[in-house]
Amino acid sequence: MSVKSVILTLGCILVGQGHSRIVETDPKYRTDYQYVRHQDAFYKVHRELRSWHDAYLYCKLEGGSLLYPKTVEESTLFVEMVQEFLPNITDVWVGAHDLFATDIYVDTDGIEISQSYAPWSPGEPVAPSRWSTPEHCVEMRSDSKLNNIECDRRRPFVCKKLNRNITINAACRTPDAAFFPSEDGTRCYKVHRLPKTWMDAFAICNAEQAYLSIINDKKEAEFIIKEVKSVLESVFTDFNKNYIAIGFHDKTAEGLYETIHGQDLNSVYHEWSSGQPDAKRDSDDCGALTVDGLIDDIDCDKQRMLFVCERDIKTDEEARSPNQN
Ligand SMILES: [Ca+2]
Ligand SMILES: [Ca+2]
Ligand SMILES: [Ca+2]
Repeated sequence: MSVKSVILTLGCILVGQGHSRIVETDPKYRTDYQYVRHQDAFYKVHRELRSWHDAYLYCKLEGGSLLYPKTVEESTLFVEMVQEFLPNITDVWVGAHDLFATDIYVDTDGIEISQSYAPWSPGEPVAPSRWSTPEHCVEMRSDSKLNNIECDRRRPFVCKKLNRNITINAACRTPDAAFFPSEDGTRCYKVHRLPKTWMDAFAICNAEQAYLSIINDKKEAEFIIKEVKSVLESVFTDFNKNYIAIGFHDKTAEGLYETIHGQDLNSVYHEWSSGQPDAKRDSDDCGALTVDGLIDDIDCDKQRMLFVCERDIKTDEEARSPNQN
């Protein structure tokens, strides 16, 4: 049975009980989330495999939280979603852990799961021993039972957003309040305070339905540098302060520098630092802006930098014909 038919079936049952019908298209959150009326919440199944910590982070970046089904009804929905979207997968992360204190399993709201719904597999959670790797994170198996396991295992996961928690950032047409519009109102930016590698920065902007900023002209370069400098003082971890990750690369063809939207680098801002690009190593395939306002090719997955995500603000008309650039 598909999730759609499950939702419709549940909807009909609920209608029979005097509740309103489940509608999938309204209200709206992100286009990649599906609304389920009996939970008054939106859900997204992530097929890609991630560690528990990354699953937690990606749900946050999307504005939601890693789903922990707190009721039998939501657990049933969870299993149906997994069967529909992940047919060959047996184990899926849920938003529960004992990272705060051993053996106290809490959900992402910090509430001990034994107070809501905690269907552990027989014999689980296995208590830590001196000889075993700690199992601080919780997965749900195909039999809908919970198991604690090492957090760095890679599993698919489901994110959830409660309808009542949605805010709309109208100027930037996103639920994410951290985006702010440019002076001319044609694009929006979000400055991240967590330094990341180029590849992680790309993935994070993508999760936010935005893109790693593409520097179109000198004015935008200066703007991005000013914004990043304004948050430098509030970043306490160690990272490369000379670079800002930006959206160009030569990953697809060595020496062919393009923006992440496939435009020739020469069609956007491309004032190289002296002696650049040097492509010292094969891994120097990713774009950075120096704090002096010049560009450089750097490694994609080693040094961590600050970055800015960018969103074009399209009119509804433009959004319907996505190939306009
Ligand atoms: Ca276990
Ligand atoms: Ca731009
Ligand atoms: Ca270089």
